[in-house]
Amino acid sequence: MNIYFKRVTSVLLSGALGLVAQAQTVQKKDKKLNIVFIMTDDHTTQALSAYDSRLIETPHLDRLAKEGIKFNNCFVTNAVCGPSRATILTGKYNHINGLTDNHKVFDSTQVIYPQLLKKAGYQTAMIGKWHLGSTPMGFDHYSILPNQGEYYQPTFIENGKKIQEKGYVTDVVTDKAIGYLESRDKEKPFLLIYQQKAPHRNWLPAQRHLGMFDDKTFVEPSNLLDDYSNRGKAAKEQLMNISKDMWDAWDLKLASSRDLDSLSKVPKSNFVDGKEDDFTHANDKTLDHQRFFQVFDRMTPEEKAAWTKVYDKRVEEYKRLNLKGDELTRWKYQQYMKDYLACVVAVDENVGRLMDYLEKEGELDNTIIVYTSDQGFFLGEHGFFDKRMMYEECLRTPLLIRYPNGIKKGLVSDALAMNVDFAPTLLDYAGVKIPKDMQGKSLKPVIDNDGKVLAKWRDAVYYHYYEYPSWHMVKRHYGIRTNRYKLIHFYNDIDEWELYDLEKDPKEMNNVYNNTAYANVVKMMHAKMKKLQKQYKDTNPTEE
Ligand code: SGN
Ligand code: CA
Repeated sequence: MNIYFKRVTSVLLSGALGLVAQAQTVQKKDKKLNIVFIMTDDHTTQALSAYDSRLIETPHLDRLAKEGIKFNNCFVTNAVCGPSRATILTGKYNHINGLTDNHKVFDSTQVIYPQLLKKAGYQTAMIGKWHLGSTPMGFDHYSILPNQGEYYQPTFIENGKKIQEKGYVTDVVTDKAIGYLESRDKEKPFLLIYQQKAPHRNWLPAQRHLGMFDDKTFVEPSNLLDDYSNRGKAAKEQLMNISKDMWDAWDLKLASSRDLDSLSKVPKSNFVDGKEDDFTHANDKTLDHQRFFQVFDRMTPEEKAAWTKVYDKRVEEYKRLNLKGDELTRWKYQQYMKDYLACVVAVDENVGRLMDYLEKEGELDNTIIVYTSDQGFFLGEHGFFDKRMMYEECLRTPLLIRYPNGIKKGLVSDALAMNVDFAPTLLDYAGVKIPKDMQGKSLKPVIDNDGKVLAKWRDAVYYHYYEYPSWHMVKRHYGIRTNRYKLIHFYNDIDEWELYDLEKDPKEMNNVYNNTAYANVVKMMHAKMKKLQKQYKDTNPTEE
């Protein structure tokens, strides 16, 4: 080839490549963004290293934060599963969408944001935990876990049909999510709602993670042994205390292979139906071994063998140490962390797997990925497990959003965000009109302002919890939280107020409601709360 010809070819080639590149940019700009909404169940910020790395590393979730935005102050309107899901889907509080507690069924005649996206040309899918009692609507495809779902060999309801799957739930939900994306129409944008059961109670790790933390001692929260002095009845009378309310077999996995073997010989018809939704069983520890056996029995013989090999050691240690009082509580906390955190590891790995798939498809950067949980969770703070209380650990939920085509890398926001904002935010990003009756606000303007609080942004969040009497017996309450203070009213069978100064008392150990030094703050917080109750139309909060 002579030099001239070479030069001409290279000029032609670079011109052609330039055109291709240009076409790609144009296509990129015109292409509608995809949405992947990832929600776990009970995954709290204390167990997500982008927020707090004292307990565990979650590299795939951290990547979302590093390459997107992290909200430090995202709060839920009601820290329990169904209500949180209903709020997210409708963009409305529970007294408006009707799903005030887990025992109710979601009214499917309401508008939810996936329907609006579907109308706007999105293909929509819902995979994993649904927990609203209703049949999902507004989706081209759904595959949901009935009720809470099962960790091993989970059953799904897939487009109306019951399907029994093999494997570990966190992996299977991801297989289904990727399977759906494989079968999608590549010409259309998609909304994938991908919702894990993990790390919900009773925290069964995957086979590959059994015993992974056996040699580790986790840092304890400073108030693990809280005695609830300077707090009211609600904190004192709950049933979610690690020392007294965790079940030996169900929660702490203290059923030996011998116990389990003898249970396998009991006819199933002799088992009491300890249905999870029936809270009369909530503290009936006589069902403990039986309930654990039911989930254990879903494992294959090989899985059972690997399980008992690991947990027999724990049973043996428990007997050998024969701990009592505070030492026993501290030991229980360690076992709780081993299992809960191992469930989180599987979640993190699977988020990585889903991201790898999107990357391979060339869709990763054109997809807005949201990561959140239905609420936070207590990991031993105040001696608690579970959630429900308006205290920080479960009021706060993780919120990470990655979307390189539209969101700058590495942003961190302290703005007060809420789960009621998710629907308007996603509609806003998709360019779909936000219905006027949605009560949340799009977070896009905050994100576009590099996460910095806008002049007109909210200065308080409103909360309302209704599920009492029920599991864990947390009293009904409502309240508000500003950047500095939190006001709570516990009602129904009590009438107690709490005020916390989060700057001086971030762990909420000292209720200052009746402290005269805070009289003006109390007044200011009451006035703020009244205003929010009016705004959100919850003016008679003690009457459901
Ligand atoms: C189950 C759990 C409770 C938990 C609720 C609600 N008990 O009933 O500990 O508070 O779910 O959780 S269990 O013994 O069945 O595990 S939620 O996330 O669905 O709101
Ligand atoms: Ca939950």
